[in-house]
Amino acid sequence: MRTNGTKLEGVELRRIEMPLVFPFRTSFGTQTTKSALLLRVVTSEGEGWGECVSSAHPLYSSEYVDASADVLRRFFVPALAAGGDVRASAVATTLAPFHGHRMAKAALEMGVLDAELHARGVSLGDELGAVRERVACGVSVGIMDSIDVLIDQVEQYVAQGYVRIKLKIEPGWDVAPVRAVRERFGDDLLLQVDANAAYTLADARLLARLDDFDLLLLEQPLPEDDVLGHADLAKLVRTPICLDESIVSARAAADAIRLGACRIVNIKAGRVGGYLEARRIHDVCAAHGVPVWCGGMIETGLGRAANVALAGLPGFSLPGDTSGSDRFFATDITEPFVLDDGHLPVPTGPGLGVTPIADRLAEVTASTEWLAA
Ligand code: SMG
Ligand code: MG
Repeated sequence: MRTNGTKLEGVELRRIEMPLVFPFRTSFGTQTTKSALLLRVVTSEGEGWGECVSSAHPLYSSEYVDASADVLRRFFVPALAAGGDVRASAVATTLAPFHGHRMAKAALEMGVLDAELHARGVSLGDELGAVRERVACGVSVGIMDSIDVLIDQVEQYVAQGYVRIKLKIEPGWDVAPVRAVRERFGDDLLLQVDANAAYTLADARLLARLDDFDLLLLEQPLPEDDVLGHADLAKLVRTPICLDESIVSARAAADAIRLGACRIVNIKAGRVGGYLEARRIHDVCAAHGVPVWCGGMIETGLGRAANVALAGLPGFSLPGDTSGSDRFFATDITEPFVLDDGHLPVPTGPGLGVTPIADRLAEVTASTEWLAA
């Protein structure tokens, strides 16, 4: 029994920079370095780690690393400190008056949750309701300079055991690469595409040409706020539409499903304000019979551990973008996640089940800042 509750002592914000093993090109840009914000949340019960998935530039969404740091420093950490007893289940409510900045909110909630679960000796998977010991892994393959290079990359990932391939697409790089991969790897390969909002409804006939390739899904073809457009598009293409950027909350998921805008949902905790809201989206989708899968934001081992725990929930019936650490990094900041027969194990230790390796963390740290509560 807690009598005085848990006190927030402070949060260490740590900016890290990690080179990618290979440039990652999407319809909105090319990334060669992972810039991220890690949070070490210190409470009277212990400490926990959070990872903020905002990128250096506001291209995937409106959030970006410097803005996340600013809003945490100015508003979120002070609000949490002022709120008294710090509990993961109350972080979202405490921060609700502040609009947006879901990735920063998610990171703070993740850190508080990790600290709390460590104190209770419970793993994140158990806390969220994971029912699997290991999860099936897919890999997201960037836009390449040529079809030959693409085929080569996909070949390597298939050889590494990935059970599903996702191709990034954009106008000018869609039907041809999909056809080439389908022809080369055959009908049994689980294949899907992600447009990161690069098309408009006027492209419906072009997108319908993807119907020939038996794709698992077409992810976020239209802009984030064009939910009705996706509902219209769904009537013009046979490939199931999956939403990523548009689904910013459980309410948004319920709305999109009701409107017929998607048949599948990509769940990313950062995009929706935290792992607890991510679980609610899982529940909403399960109630509607809508399959979900776990998205990725090029996480370090910390966020990857949490994603794998989330992907252990029963409704995650499609392989996620939960690739091994070496998909992006030569060395991770935690013990690396290594694919075993196309799967990753759900961590069983308390909290995230992983912690940063001090030397590795020091090597990638660009700056740190202590925010006293
Ligand atoms: O972590 O494997 C990963 C990346 C998966 O393609 C991926 N993510 O829209 O789903 C998506 C993209 C966004 C990446 S922006 C950093
Ligand atoms: Mg996506």
